[in-house]
Amino acid sequence: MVSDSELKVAVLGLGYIGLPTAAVIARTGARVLGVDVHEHVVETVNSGKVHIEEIDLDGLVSGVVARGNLRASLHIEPSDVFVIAVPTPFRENHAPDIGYVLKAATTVAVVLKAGDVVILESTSPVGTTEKVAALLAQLRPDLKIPGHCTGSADVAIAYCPERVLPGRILVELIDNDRVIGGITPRCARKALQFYRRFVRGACVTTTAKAAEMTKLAENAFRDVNIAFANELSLVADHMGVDVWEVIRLANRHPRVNILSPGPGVGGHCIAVDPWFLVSAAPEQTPLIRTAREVNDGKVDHVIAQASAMVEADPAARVACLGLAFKANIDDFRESPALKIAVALANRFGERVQIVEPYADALPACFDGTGATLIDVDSAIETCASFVVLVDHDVFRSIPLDERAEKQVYDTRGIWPDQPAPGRSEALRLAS
Ligand code: SAJ
Repeated sequence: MVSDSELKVAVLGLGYIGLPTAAVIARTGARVLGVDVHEHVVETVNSGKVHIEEIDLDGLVSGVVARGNLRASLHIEPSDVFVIAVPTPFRENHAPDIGYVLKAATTVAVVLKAGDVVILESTSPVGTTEKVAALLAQLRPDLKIPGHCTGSADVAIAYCPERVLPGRILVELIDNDRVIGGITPRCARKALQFYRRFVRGACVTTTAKAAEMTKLAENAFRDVNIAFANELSLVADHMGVDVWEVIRLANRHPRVNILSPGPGVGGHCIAVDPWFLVSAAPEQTPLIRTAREVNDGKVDHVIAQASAMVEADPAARVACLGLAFKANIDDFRESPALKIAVALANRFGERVQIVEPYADALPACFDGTGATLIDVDSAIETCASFVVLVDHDVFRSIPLDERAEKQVYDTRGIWPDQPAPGRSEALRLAS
């Protein structure tokens, strides 16, 4: 096996997963090329900076770029290992779109040589890695591609899903266990040797299809469990019971661990990936589909409840606390908070104030609504009503005496000491 300093790795896609992955591999001493289709991403990384917010990523990237271990380019170069970390969105009908994966594989095909390892990390529908292998076999008939040849293949092709939690990416990239699925067992073993260079967690090998489905199962599991919490919040609302109290008490049972209700489920993973299973096996997935619908439906519920609160006091200005899809990050993709704040801004215009410490300006979807971006202190001074949409630490730490007089709709349960009305949806509505 080549030494760390001789190993050449190309990471295709320098997004939330690709850039941290490239930087962590570069830290081992390997020579890493990050390939991205966006010129500003390439320029930013080459100047030692980052275009995404993630704890400690800026320092790591500036270090590995300064040492010459990481550089970015619009163009692929020959490498020993290719890691594909591009988006896999879904289309209008929830069918997954693997176009970027296939495009990345086409790019790899140009420089692929015997001995190379190709690894797909993007969350993908079951069977995608086999499609990558079929595409490489078609584009490079001169190479023996696994699954498309007899005897030993010239290259290895594997699937290894990323499993890192935004906000903890650099820690989890190293510490989490990895599931490595090969087109053949030999492919899995080759990919395993690569991950062992930088992963401290256990690396477990399997088939490509099992690894693909494992990733989808993990995120569907979380979605279903959050849907249970969100459904409970609707039941509690209907019954006039404090859902946070119920969950705290139920979780004292040794085998119960109910997650937290919220304004809905966001992000580019949990709100998307379960559809890959539903779309592939619609008859077999009533539970997974319903969970998606429950979580999406929670957004509409919050819009209705918050609107009722705003209408009840026509003179009051209302502060929407947070736009991100979850706490302490700057990622607004598929964010329920963003959808709710935009709906309120469209309806109530300049009465709506947005507080989002992770935004320098309001996203374009607020254009023409009249809503403005203000800081926490201004919100406390000027807004009589608060809708808590994200549990950022800065909101959580607002002491009771600064909000005791406010009308509060707390969708995240961050202020257990808030006097009714406002402690929960039910108590607020009962007032
Ligand atoms: N949420 C709740 N209640 C909860 C937990 C989360 O409403 O109790 C909401 C969050 O506010 C957010 C959404 O769910 O809107 C998703 O947040 P998350 O923290 O559960 O997950 P992500 O999307 O940041 O990361 C997930 C992780 N998957 C699992 O935990 C199974 C991560 O490990 C994956 O790597 C990531 O998806 C991914 O890239 O697939």
